[in-house]
Amino acid sequence: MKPDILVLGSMWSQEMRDQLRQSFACHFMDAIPGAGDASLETIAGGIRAVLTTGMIGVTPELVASLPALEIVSVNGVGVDAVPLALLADKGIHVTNTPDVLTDDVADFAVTLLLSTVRRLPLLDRYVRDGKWPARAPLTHARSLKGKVAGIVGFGRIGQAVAQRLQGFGMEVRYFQRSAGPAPEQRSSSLLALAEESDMLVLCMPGGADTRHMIDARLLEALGPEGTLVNIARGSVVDQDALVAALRDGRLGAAGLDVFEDEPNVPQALFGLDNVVLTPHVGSFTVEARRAMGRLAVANLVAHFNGEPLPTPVV
Ligand code: 8YV
Repeated sequence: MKPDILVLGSMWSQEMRDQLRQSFACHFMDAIPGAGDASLETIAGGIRAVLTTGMIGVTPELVASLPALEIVSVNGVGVDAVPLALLADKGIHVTNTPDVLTDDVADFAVTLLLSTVRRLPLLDRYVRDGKWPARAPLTHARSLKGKVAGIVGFGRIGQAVAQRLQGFGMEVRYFQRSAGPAPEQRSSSLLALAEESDMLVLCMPGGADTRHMIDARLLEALGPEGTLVNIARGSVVDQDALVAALRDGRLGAAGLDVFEDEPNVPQALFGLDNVVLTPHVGSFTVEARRAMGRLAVANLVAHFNGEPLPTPVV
C-alpha cells in the first residue's frame, strides 16, 4: 500500500503531482488547514509524511494532529517555518533542498543588487512613459566596482553571492555569528560590517535567532548612500524601520525579494523610486524548481524505502 502523504502548497507542477502519485497516496491542500478542518480530520490519522514549501512549513498544531507522522520534506533550503525542536523530540525526520538552488538564488541576489543600484525598473518606466523623447531629467546611477559588499550569512548562498560580486570588482566582507571561511574577510560585528559596506546583501537563515537582526541602528550605519538587498527572509529585517529609513532618505536604496508578512508588502514602499520589489522568487527558475522538487520527493522515497535520506536537516 502506498504511504499517505499530505502535500501542502499550490505550486506543484503537473509533472511533480504525477511523480508523487506513483509512489504515494497524495492528499493535496493549498495551505495548512485550520483547526477542526473536516477535510483534514478524515485523513489525519493515516498521514505518514508532509511535503511542504519553505514558506508554508508546518505548524506545531498540524504536527499534533498527525499521530502517524514520520517525516517532513521541505521543498526549499530555509526551514524557519518548521518547528525543528518539536519534530526532533518526536523523532520525526526533516529534510530540505540545499545546493540545487544555490546558483540561481545567488544570481538573483546579484540581479536584485544591480537592478537596485542601476535603478532598472525606474529606467524601464521612463521609456514606457515616453519620458525619453521629452528628455525628462535622470540622475546618474552608481557603479559596483571598487565598492564594499557586506554579506550577512556566509553559508552556501552567501559564498556564491560573494564569488559573483568579486567578479564585478567589489571588495567582499561578511558577518555571521559562527566562524566561516576566509577569516580575514569577516567583520568583527554586524554593525561594523554595516559601517564598512556600501551594499549589504542578506543571506542568513530566518527564524527566532535572526529576527530583526537588521534594525534601525544597522540601517543608519549603512546610511544614505547605502543599499540593502534581502533575498533571505522578511523576518530578518525590522520592516517598519526599513520603510521609515527608505522614506526619509536615511537609507539610500533597497532591493527586496522577501517581506515580513508575505504576500503583503507595505503600501508605503510602492511610491518609492529607491526600492525594487520582487515576489520571493530567488529560486523561481525552471531548473532550480525542478531540481528542488525532485530532491524533496527523493527524500520521501528514500525514507519509505528505508534508505539514508539524501539531504536531512541536521
Ligand atoms: C522558495 C525559499 O520560496 O528555499 C527557500 O528557502 O525561500 C525558496 O526557495 C520556497 O521554499 C519554495 O517552496
